[in-house]
Amino acid sequence: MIGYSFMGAAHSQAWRTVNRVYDLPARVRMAKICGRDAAKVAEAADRLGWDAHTTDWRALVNSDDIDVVDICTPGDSHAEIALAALAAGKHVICEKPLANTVDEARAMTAAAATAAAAGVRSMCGFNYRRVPAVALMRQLVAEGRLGTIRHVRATYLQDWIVDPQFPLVWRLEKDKAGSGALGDIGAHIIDLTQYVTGQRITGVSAVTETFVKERPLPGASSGLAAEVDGDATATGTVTVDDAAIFVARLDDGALATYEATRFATGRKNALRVEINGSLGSVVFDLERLNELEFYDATRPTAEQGFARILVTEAEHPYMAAWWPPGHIIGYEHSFTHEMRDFVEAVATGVDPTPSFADALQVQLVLDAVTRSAECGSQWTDVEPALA
Ligand code: SOE
Repeated sequence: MIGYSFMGAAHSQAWRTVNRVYDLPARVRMAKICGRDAAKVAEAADRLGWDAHTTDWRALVNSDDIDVVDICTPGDSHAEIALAALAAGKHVICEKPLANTVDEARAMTAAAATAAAAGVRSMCGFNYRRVPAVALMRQLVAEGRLGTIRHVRATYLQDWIVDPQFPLVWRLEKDKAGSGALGDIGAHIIDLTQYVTGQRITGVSAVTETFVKERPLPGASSGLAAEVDGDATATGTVTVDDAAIFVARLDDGALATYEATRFATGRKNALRVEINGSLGSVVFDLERLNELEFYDATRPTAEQGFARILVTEAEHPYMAAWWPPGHIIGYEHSFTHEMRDFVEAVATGVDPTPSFADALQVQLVLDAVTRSAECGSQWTDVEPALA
């Protein structure tokens, strides 16, 4: 694993857990973790359960005793590390968004296709696909229970930078993060809605805004928490969006709206998706992730209404291995499910999803949103990742 902050910790927990929960054709050994700071990575290895640690990612991806490379670094190093790891014949799992630019994502997708021909697997870590209620939502759509989809309504709201004194962490710097709320959380709802509907976003019209343009420089930071540098008078420029809102068309004719913001005061990590079809509707809300609301318009009129499905039955995706019905799961389980699917795919020789090509499709939407917003919300087509 490369990176040991928020996502590194989330992935480590999943790697530690996956063989204890699921019966898999391979056993995970958490061989080595890599980070820039020798003391911090040593502490992280101990805390997160890795056998060894290093500050040299190139040596790590070329080690003979490593089979899988898990990339949990900021977006500016995804492409370089993934390309090196794939060239060294390692299976790669890479955090979202896949890259900071479409060009990088294209290069990674091409390398992944070449590697796949030699049996080397790759996957992008859009973990919310693996929330059981989301997987159930996709099943209902795929079974035709919603009929023809007319509307997709997706929001991902956070508030961790509302305070203008919150420091300029790497997520607010374009050269490190690629974009702001758009790529960090908007990417999740783009991927999730394309996954659930099986449809591709074909065009967008967008607005973006950076509400706070200068911020104090950061001192220590970890995950989403950060302190201002001791010299609180020094500031830097925010180079990413704080919020992005866009309308879109899907390739089956549905209309969609998306909102991603870090300025929704009071909303901590509020991802919500509603889909309306000719035969029914579904609603997923991450703050109630064990539930799915389903309106079945084919039921007798007198019995119609949004039903709350508690997604904790053994028949529900991923749930049989966990607890008895009604015993709920949380955020971190989505990562365990992600590693389960990845390990199974690698061990049985199939390509896992979301593939790098799926993630490139998301990157193309991010790019179109940015370009549309720069041109006064001009309608901007999104090309298919694979011609
Ligand atoms: C921060 O906005 C963040 O940690 C994202 O980077 C994650 O992808 C998301 O799952 C939660 O919020």
